[in-house]
Order: sequence, then C-alpha cells, then structure tokens
Amino acid sequence: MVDINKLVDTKASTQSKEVFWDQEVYDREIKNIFGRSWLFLTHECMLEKKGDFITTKMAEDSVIVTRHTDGSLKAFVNSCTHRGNSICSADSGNTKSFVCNYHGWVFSTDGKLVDVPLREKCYHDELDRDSLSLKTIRVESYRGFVFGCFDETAPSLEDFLGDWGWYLDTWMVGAGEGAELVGPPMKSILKCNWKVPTENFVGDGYHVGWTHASALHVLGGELGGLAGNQAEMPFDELGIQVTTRHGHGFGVIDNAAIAIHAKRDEYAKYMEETIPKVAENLGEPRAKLFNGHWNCSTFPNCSFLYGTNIFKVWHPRGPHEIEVWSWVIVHKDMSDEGKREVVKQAVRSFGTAGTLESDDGDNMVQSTQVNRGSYTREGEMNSTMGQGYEGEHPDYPGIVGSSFIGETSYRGFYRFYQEMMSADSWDDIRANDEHWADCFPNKNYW
Ligand code: UNU
Ligand code: FES
Ligand code: FE
Repeated sequence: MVDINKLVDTKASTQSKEVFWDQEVYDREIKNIFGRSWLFLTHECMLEKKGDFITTKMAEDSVIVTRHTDGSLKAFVNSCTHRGNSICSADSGNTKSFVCNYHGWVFSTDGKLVDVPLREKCYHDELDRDSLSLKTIRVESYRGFVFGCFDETAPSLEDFLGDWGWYLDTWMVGAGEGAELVGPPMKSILKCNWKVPTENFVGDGYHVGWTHASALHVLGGELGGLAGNQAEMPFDELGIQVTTRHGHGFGVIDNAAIAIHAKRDEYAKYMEETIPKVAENLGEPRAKLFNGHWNCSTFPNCSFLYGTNIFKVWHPRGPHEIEVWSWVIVHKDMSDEGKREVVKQAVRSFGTAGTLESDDGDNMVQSTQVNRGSYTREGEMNSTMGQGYEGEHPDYPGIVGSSFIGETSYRGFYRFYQEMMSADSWDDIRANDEHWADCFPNKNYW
C-alpha cells in the first residue's frame, strides 16, 4: 500500500516512484491538488468581445470560459443540468447562448438556464429554472492570464501566485504593455504522468546540455556551449533557480533570453530597446531576468519557457497520460513582423513536433512507463543537486539556488506537492505560511 503522506521526503530530497504511477495517488491529486489550486484557462486576448468563449479542461473536467454581456469573465462546468450532456463542443467562438444538443435547454453566457423547450406544456410551468444554472467555477485573471479554481476557500489568484507574481511581472508587465498568447493552442497526447514535464520545466537545467545536446550543437549561439556538458561553461553559476511558497518556480540562464531563436533579428532589436525600459519600470534585478532564458512551472500543471516563448498546460488524463496544449507568448508592443518571427521559432523548437520538444518527449514517456514494474516502483527518485547552496536572496524573493543547473525548484515543487496531498484544507496550508522554507537547511547561503 502506498502511504499518501510519505510520497516525498523533504529532508533526503527524494520522491517515491509511485507518484508517476499509482492510481490512488492520482485520485488524491485530482481532489487535493487540481480541486484546490488555480488552474490556467486562457488569456483574455482570446475573450475580448462580449459573447466570446473558449472551452478547456481543469484536470479532467470540461469547462467553458466566457466574456459575459456585462463584460466580466465567467467559467462553468460544460455539462447540462438536465441529463448531463456537454453543452458546447466547439473549442472557441462567439455566442449569445449555449443550446444543449440533447433536448434543447438554453444557457446564457453566465451559465443561467434561460429557456427550456415545452416548459409550459410538458413541465406544466413548474420547473425551477433558477436552481438549474450551470455549475460555476471561480475565475480570476493576472495580467490578462485567466485561471479557474474549484475551491471557494482557496486564496485569491494573486495570493496563490504570491512571490511568483513578482517574477511573472518581469515579462507580464515588462516595459508596460505586457504580453499575450497566440492561439488557438497546438495539442498533442503524451503517454506520461503530468508531473514529469512539470518538474522538468520547473527546474531541470541539468538535462538541457544532455537531452538537447544535438539540437544545441546545431543551434550554436549562447547555448551551444551547453551541448554535451563539455565546453568550459560556468556550469556552477550560469544563472539562478528559484522556488516560491506554493511550489511555483523556475531556472534562469543569464543573457540567453532569445538563444533558441535561430532567426531573431527583430527580437534582438526589441530586447535591446526594451531592457532599459524594464529597468526603469521594475528595477535592475528584474531587467537582468528579462534578458535571461527561463524554464518555469506555475503549480500544478502550467509551464512555460520565457525567451523561447512557448506556454503550456499539461492536462492530466489518468496517471499515465496527458494532453499537452501549447500557445506562443508574444510581447504586445513588438512589431507584427517580430511577433510572426517569434511564433515561428517557438513552434519550430517547442511546438508539438518541435526539435527540442521531440528530444524531451521520449524521456517523459519512458520515465513514466518504466514504472509498470512493481519492483521498480518500490524505488525512489533523487533531487539533491545543489542542496545547501540556496537560500534567501537580497534581490530575489523565495528560495534562490546558486546556479541554473540545480534542483532547488524541484525540491520546492515536491515540498508543496506533499503539503497539498496531506493537507485537509486551505486553512491547514495557510498555517504553514511562516515555516514553508524551513526544509531548506542553509537559508543564509547568500
Ligand atoms: O528544455 C528546456 N527546458 C530548456 C531548453 C531550458 C532552457 C534552455 C533550453
Ligand atoms: Fe537522470 Fe537518468 S540520468 S534520469
Ligand atoms: Fe527539455
């Protein structure tokens, strides 16, 4: 039997291999983690006009997000309150209402039941329409990035992001205009557990030079020296790694923001013009980050590469499968030509069939499927790299690790993962707010 309260050892920095395989672990994740966290839905640029809508998933629940007639964002479960059929099968569009395909119940863009065929004749005018609205979901947005949460007791999105919002502002506010996503998302299926790519994006600087050796060798440029871990690179101080209160984190390679873009004249020009404005707006520490390449995960299942500019959600489909959705991040104030260039390069590298995306895919699947072996699953995984070389930093919030290549943000992700898996409520989680970082033993490192 798997002990749900002992999946992660935060002292030894190990995780049970059951986290990638066990059905009970997965069921608890759906309830404790996906049921209580803010999950990425879409960007407001895809819901500009009244009546605009998109459909997406929150874990395995199908949801609809709309721009209601009063201008507010609404989200609700995509399941009719009559016999449960889904009421919308389009990925996106603009509508006045949603009409269920089964018996014709009609719902407005805020989820209210507004019309029922044969209501007078066959329901004898006795149907209580007010109590038959679609099930609503909390929806909030941060700098235009829209998230949903099933849990009424969860903190606000801003508090859930916490210090991670300070980092996100680097490019979500940037020089002032901020960023948006180019959709509709590319979609693909991978036979892996949702946490394999999440942990990879949150803090796996280590795999970059090895898994992507060939791609980086061909690409050359700032990252060429990482290929095969052979060159004289300052591997021990390439940048930083950060983890924050609720498991969000990232790794930064200094001065490598746009390194993956093989064609990048417009982007380089944009960066040169914009960095001083970011410094003025947000200060030097974030201007430095603005010029770095980031690999990131927002807990639990939303990852992105800033610089490369791919933005992803790993939708779980059982313990051993995910659907990957990928958008491209563009700076709003960039030229149209620049944006087109960014989209092409992001898709070429980390789109569904991207060069570096394909490098990662096989590792994601193998790391999951190898756990078919029950003897294999008795083992554990190690994330000790850089332990003790991390702490509170004068310029950067959270716990900051000494190099891009380390596992600080892995440790932070799995620390919060275990906290959520064990906690009965958000009150239990809030009670740890002052002490969450105590498992990082050398907090005065900097
Ligand atoms: O594969 C990655 N996550 C990555 C690739 C990160 C940084 C640079 C290149
Ligand atoms: Fe890291 Fe094999 S070397 S998983
Ligand atoms: Fe990778």
